[in-house]
Amino acid sequence: MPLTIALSKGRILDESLPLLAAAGITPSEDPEVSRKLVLPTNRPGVSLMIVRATDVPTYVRWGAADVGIAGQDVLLEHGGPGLYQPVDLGIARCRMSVATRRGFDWAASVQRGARIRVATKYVTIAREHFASKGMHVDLIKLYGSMELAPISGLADAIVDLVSSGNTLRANDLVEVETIMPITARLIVNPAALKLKRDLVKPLVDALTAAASRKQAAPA
Ligand code: PRT
Ligand code: MG
Repeated sequence: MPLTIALSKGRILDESLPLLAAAGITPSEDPEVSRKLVLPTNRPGVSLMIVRATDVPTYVRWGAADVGIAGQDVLLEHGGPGLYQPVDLGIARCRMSVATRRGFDWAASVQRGARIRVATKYVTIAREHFASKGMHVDLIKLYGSMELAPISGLADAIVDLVSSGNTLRANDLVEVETIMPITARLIVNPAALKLKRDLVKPLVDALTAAASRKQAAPA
């Protein structure tokens, strides 16, 4: 029986390859160079499927891929229901934060209950965060470069992922709240776990072990 693993190019792929290698799976061509979207591996029947980060849960939920690796941001925003999430892989680590223009008095605006405009690609996460604080904000959905919103006057604040903080600094923005830490998770199609248990279970176990070794001894 074949086994398909859905991944996105970029940091998820970069940080997943060492974990997959530890689980005995290496792609037979370099995924960053290859234009193939389905890559065979050293293991007969096991292939990697390269999809957009936000599409990983969709492929796994519909069973077009058996397992996948997706950021917690993607799972919270585009849905984790219908997916088994056995392992936090601890990779592609970052945090979901609120940021404003340097000099914008966020605390004062929040305190006086000002009508704040927040631009983000993560409207679900942002809505839940502000609702849990009892704050009324106007959410503006964007699809890219959220950093431009406060600079251009589109919004007072943004909700976005931050890792080094370099992007915020380069655009004169400051982090004013951390919403949650974010890592990537292994996700599994529940039917695949049942029907392909002999293939899926060892993969889940090997990735769990590799991820916990990595967290015990970070590079
Ligand atoms: O790029 P595309 O629109 O196709 O998809 P994507 O942006 O969702 O994919 P990708 O590969 O950029 O991100 C995949 C996953 O990596 C995300 O879903 C997160 O779980 C995780 N991740 C980890 C990050 C970051 N760190 C990160 N820093 N995703 C995005 N960023 C961006 C952030 O949005 C901001 O623009 O990097 C910028 C900030 O980085 P610093 O280092 O300057 O703070
Ligand atoms: Mg990106």
